Amino acid sequence: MQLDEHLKTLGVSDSLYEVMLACADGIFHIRELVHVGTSGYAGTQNVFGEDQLKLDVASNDILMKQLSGVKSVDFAASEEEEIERRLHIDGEFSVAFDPLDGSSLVDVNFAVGTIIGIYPGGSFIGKKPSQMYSAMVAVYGPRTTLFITVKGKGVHQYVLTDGGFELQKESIQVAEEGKYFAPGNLRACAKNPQYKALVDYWLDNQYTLRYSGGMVPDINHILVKGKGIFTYPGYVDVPLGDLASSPARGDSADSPARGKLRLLYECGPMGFLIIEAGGVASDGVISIMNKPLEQLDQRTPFFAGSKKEVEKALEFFIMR
Ligand code: AHM
Ligand code: MG
Repeated sequence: MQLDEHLKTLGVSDSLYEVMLACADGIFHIRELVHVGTSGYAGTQNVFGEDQLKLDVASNDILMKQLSGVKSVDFAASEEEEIERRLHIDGEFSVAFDPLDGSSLVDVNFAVGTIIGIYPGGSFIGKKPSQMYSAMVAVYGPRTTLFITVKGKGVHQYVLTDGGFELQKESIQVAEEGKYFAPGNLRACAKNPQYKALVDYWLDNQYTLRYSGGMVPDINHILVKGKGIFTYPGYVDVPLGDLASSPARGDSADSPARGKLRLLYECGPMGFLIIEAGGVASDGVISIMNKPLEQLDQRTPFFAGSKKEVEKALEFFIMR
């Protein structure tokens, strides 16, 4: 069954259906760029001071263009842009996206992805990820796959074929336990003994490492295998609860206390997928879904995957 037909069987509203299919078309075009495009630097920097690859810029343009063609899209916000754009006044939806996450992995030919969160209309500021109607995440690997969730309607995986996005697996579930670990920001172990102790726990207990350096393929591994944990804590040795205060103690550009991952563009939609599949996604203190969006580029520690694996991981941070 193709994506459009499947969305109908899920009972997705006509207006949300239109936005989701526009995003899927964008993903189709980004995939073409990733597979045949160049990976040179554009010579500009994004709002976070990182070099933008041409593919980032082009992928961003593709999604913005797709969404501009849908009248029900109010605001669109992209990891590659500083401010949210108002595309249509009073649209029913606002869409946030990371057009090409992990783009520094393109030159080494690792998998990369696109992350999209579809919210009610209006500004993103003051909203919470729990308000998302839908999340869509594409993985550009040897094959292009797509995960979608629509609130309360499960997580489903499609694979791109000659005929379009074809349903591959329905109602994906993440088990309570599973010995796969994807430890983001391992550098933080140098300053953060709790994290080092957690990594030792995984090693001592013979967990299997599955880490590519791209959040999308790393979390994709959990969804496809149905178990495991992804972590990306910050750098500083402070209880995670203290990171709620802003700015956090010990924060600096080189070693951000909250790590580098963004709530709106990355952790929100990825967390939504994991939670809808029965897993857990947390900033270390509260569910990622309940974390208020105070800034578009807000960073957050992130722990996601099998329920008991996340709970176990957080014990290391809470007990010390
Ligand atoms: P990006 O949005 O600039 O591509 O950065 C996000 C990516 C994630 O996919 C991944 O988890 C993380 O960067 C890894 O970064 P690092 O290797 O610096 O820890
Ligand atoms: Mg990103």
